[in-house]
Amino acid sequence: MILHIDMDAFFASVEQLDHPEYRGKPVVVGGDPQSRGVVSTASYEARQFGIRSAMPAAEAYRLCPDAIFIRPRMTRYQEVSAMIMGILRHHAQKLLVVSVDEAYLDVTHYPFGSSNAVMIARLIKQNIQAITHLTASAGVAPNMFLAKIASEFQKPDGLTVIAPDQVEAFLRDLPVRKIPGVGPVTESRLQKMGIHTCSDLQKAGHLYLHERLGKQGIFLYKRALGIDEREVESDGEARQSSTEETFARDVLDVRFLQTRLELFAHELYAQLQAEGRMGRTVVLKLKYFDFELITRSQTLGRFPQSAEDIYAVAENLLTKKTLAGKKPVRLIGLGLSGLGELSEEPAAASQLELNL
Ligand code: TTP
Ligand code: MG
Repeated sequence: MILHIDMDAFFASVEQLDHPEYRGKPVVVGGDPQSRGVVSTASYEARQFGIRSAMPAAEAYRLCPDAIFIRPRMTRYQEVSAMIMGILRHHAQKLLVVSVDEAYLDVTHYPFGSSNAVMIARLIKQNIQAITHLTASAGVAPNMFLAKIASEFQKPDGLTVIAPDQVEAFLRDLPVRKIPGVGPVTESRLQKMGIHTCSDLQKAGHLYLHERLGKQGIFLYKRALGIDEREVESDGEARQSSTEETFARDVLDVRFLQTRLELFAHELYAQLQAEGRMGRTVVLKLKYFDFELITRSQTLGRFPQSAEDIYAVAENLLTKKTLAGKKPVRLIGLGLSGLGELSEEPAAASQLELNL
């Protein structure tokens, strides 16, 4: 069985943790409502007013002028995220961290099947609560796709299990927009074909879907049947030099993509720095909603000296060399290649000293 863990209203919950006076109140983390800022996330209290991620902050302000509006503090969220992922690492050899507040664990190797998976999920939720004072929602299911849907099913502080014999019933009336990767564009395309739920996808058949939607059609057909062949491949102890995220909904908002890249840049820099390594080539990867995959890269004269250095290059690639903002994005990734030991670059370091 696979476990999916997703923190509840993550950025907003961290703010409520650090500022007890915000607890129980509507909190909106994001850009400035006075200018053209966008909502990153909202506390569950704020969601009662209809405030949602990716909404213009000005609209959030109209919905609830009394809400507490705050700018994101990425470094702090990163710190808490590292703590949470540390807890998860104790519970499974195979752990795949997919975003700042989300991870998959493969617990298949534990004996006693799904009941044990549920016990582990419960234990993980308790551990996270005890150590960070934050709540997470968990999904337990036979594969990654179903586990993700399960963790979203009862938020916040939820625990949903989809046992193998419940998969068919669970998917029957599931709206297509619940399939991670289906955004408004794909949803309306499907609607025009009369397809609203997973059973509609099943009935349409793979030939028809392939003909109309190509690779994406096959992907949707498989998901509608509850099939997901991906394996939870452990990112290995701090071995990775890239990080990526597939969004639950396709993203058109460039500022959101920028925020993600900023976070990735901090993650990558901190990780490689800790390993005594660095890379000179910044690689940006995007997969558009129609599954077209592109990479754009730029090689620097020397190792980046900070997370901001990496972000600046990535951001430039994003805005100048891709269709971000024009074509919805399904996946974004950032990596560094041309890896070397930090100690191998004395030339650049002394160069720097000479320049001072
Ligand atoms: P999510 O897990 O999608 O959202 P969430 O944790 O705030 O709320 P919940 O899971 O309970 O529904 O995203 C994790 C964090 O990523 C979120 O706290 C803020 C950030 N984020 C954005 O900055 N912009 C966005 O559009 C989304 C969806 C998330
Ligand atoms: Mg979350």
